[in-house]
Amino acid sequence: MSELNKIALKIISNGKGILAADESNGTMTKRLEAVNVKSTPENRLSFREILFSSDGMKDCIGGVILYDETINQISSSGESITNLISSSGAVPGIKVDTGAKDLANSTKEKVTEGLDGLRDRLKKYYDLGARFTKWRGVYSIGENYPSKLAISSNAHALARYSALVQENGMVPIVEPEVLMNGNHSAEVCFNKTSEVIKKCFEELILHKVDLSGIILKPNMILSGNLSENKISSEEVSIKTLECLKNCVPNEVPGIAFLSGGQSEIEATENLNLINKNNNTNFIMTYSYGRALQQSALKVWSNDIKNVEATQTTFNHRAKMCTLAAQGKWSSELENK
Ligand code: 5MM
Repeated sequence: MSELNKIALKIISNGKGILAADESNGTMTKRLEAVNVKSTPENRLSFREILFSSDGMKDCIGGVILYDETINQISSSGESITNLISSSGAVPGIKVDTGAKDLANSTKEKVTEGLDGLRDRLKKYYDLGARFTKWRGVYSIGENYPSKLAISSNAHALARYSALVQENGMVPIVEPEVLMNGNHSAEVCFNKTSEVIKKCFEELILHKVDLSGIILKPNMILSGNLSENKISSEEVSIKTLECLKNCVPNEVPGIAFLSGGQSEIEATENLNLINKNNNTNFIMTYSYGRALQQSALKVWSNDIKNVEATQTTFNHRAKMCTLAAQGKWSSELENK
C-alpha cells in the first residue's frame, strides 16, 4: 500500500467523511452576510474553529479542506489550525486552485486556474501540515454545455494539478462538479457527468497520476433544480452508482460526494441510499460544505458566543452524514 493510498484511506474509512471548509473569502462573506454576521478574518476563523474543536470532528470527520487564509491563521489556544485538526484525528487539507475564470472562446463557461507557481505553493502547504489538497472544475448544463472545450481544459488542469500534488507527497481530491442549476433531466445530468468524469480519468492516466492515491469528489446524479420531473432518492442512488461504476477505474479507493446545493437532509438521505445500494468496491462518503455547516452557521449567528449550541448542531449533522456513509441513517435517527 502506497503512502498516498494510506492517507486517502485514513480520510474516508469507517464512515468518516470530509468537512469542506474551504470557502474563499468571497463565498464565506456571502454565507456570513446571509445570516447577518460581519465577514472579518476573526469571525471567519471563530466559526471554523468552533467546528474544528467539536466532538463531531473526532467521531466523524476524517479530513478538513481549508482555505489559504485559514491555514495561515492561529487558533485561540495559540496552536496552528493544522495541529488543531490533526489532534482530533483528522487530516488537514487545502484548496489550491485559485478559482474558476471565464474560458476563452466559450466565455459562458469556466476553467479553473492555479497551475502557475503551484509546485512552490504545495511545498509551503506541506510544511504547514497539509496532507491532501483540493481543486474544483465546474461545469454548467445547458443546450450546448458543457462543451468539449470546457470538459477537456478542466480535465487537463485537474490532471496536471494531481500530478504535482502527488509529487509533493499529498493526496489530490479531484472535484469535477457538474452544477445542478437548470431545468435539465436526471438523464442529461447522467450523460454529461459521465462524459466529464471519463475525460478526467483519461487525462489523469495520461499524466501518470497514481489512481490509488486520489479521492474523487463528484456530484450526485440529480435532476436540475428547476426541473419539474424530480427523481426519487432511490433513483438518485441507482443512477449515481451506475455512472460511477461505468466511469471510475477500480484503483480509486474512494468517492466523497459534494452536496452541491442539496438540503442537509437530501444530501444525507441520498448518500445513505447510495451506500445501501452500493454494488461497487469504492468507499462512498461525503465531502460536504453547505450540507454540513448550514444549520450550525444559523445557530452560531443567533449568538456567536454560544459555542455549545453551535457544536451540538454540527455534531448531529456530522453524525447523520457518517451514518449515511455506512448506509445506517434513518429519518427516526435524524429526528431523535
Ligand atoms: C466550500 O465551498 C467550496 C467552494 O469554494 P469557493 O467557490 O468559494 O472557491 C466548494 O468547492 C466545496 O468544497 C464543494 O463544492 C462542496 O461544497 P458543497 O457546499 O457543494 O457541499
